[in-house]
Amino acid sequence: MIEKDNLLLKQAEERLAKLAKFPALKKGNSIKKMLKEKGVSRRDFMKWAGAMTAMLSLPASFAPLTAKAAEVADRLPVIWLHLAECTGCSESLLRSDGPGIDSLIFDYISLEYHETLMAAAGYQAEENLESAIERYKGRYVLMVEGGVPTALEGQYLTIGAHGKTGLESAKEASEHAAAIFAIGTCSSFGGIQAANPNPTASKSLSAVTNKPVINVPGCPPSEKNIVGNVLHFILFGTLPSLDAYNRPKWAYGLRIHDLCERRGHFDAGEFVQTFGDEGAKNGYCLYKVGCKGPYTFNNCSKLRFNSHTSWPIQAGHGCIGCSEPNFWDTMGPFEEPLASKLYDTPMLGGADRTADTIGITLLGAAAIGMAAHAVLSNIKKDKE
Ligand code: FSX
Ligand code: SF4
Ligand code: F3S
Repeated sequence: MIEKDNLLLKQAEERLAKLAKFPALKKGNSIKKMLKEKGVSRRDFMKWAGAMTAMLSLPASFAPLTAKAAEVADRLPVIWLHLAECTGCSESLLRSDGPGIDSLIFDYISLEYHETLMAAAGYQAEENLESAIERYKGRYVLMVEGGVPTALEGQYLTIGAHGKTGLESAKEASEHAAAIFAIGTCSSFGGIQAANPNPTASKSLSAVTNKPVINVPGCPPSEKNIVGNVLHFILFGTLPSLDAYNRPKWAYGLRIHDLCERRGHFDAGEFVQTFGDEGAKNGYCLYKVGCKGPYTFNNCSKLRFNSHTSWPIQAGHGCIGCSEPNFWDTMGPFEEPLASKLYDTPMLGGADRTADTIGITLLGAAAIGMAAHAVLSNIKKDKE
C-alpha cells in the first residue's frame, strides 16, 4: 500500500512540475498574492489543503501537493457552459458573504468562458468561446452546468448572437477537452427539465458526447465537490475511481444515511412525525417526513453548503435525493417516506410500522436497503 502511495505521490509531483512550467494564464497573479489580498493566512491555506486531501481520500502526505495543485491551477484553462438549468451550481460555488478558500481557488482558475461571470456579451462572447476552444485545444477542462435539450434538434435552447443550440455547443466543446465534468444533476442526469414529461427531451451531457464525462451531481453540488474534482484532475490528470453513474467515489461513495448526524435517532427509532413537533425540536430522524438519505449517495453532511454552515438535514428537512438520477420522478413525494410506498406489504408490515413497533432495528434497515436497491435498479441503465 505504502509503495503504491509513493508511486502515486511521485507521479503527482512530476505532473505538477510539468504544469508549473506552463505560463500562468492570468498575468501578474499568484496564489500568494491573492490569499494575502483576501486576508487568508498561509496557515489557513495549508489547513484547507489538508482538509481537501482527506476529502479526496488521499494520504496526509499529499497535503503539500494539494496546496501545490491549487497554486498551479491558474495554468488550467476552464470553459464553463450554461445549458438548461437554474445557475444554482455556479451560485453554490460563488455566492457567499465571505468567500471561502474554495471560491477563491475557483476565482484563481483561469475561467476562459463562463456566461454568468464574464463581461463580454453577444458576438464578443461567442467569439471568446470559439477562440478559447481553438487556443487551448486538448488542454482545457470543460465544465457543463445544465441539461441538454435535444427535441427539435436542440432549438429549445439557443445561446448567443448566432442562435447556436446548447446541443451544438456541448458537442463542440466536448470534442477537444482534456477532461469533462458534468456539474450538477441537470448536466449529469438531465435534472428538472428532464423530469416527466420532459417536453424538451433534455438529456445528460454524457448522452450527447462520446467522450468520458465525470458526473458531479447535486442540485446543486457543494463547492467542495466542484473544486475537489478540479484539484484531482490537476494532481493526477486521470479519471478518479467512479461509481456506476460515473460519480467520483471519493465524493459519492457513501449514502447520506451513512454519514448523517441524526443517524443515532434513526437507529433508536426516534422520528419526527410531523414538521414542528417535539421530535423536530429534538433533532430526531426525518425519515418519516420523507428523508431520502437512505437512497442517496453524497457527502453533504461532511461538506455542507454556504461556506460549511449547514445542509438540508441540519436545517430540518429530509434529503430529497438530489444527487440521484431521475430524483424528481423517483424520489417523490418529497415529504413522505419512500419505503412505505414500495414496501407496505403484509410481510414487512410497512417499513414505517416496523419503525414504530419494534424500532428501526435490523428489519427496518433491511427494508430500507431493499428499497434503495429497488430504486437504484429501477433507474434506467441506458443513457439518460
Ligand atoms: Fe440548478 Fe445547476 Fe439544480 Fe441543475 O444546479 S441547482 S437546476 S442541478 O444545473 O443550476
Ligand atoms: Fe438522517 Fe435521513 Fe437517515 Fe434519518 S433517514 S438518519 S434524517 S439520512
Ligand atoms: Fe441533495 Fe440530499 Fe444533499 S437533497 S443537497 S443530496 S442532503
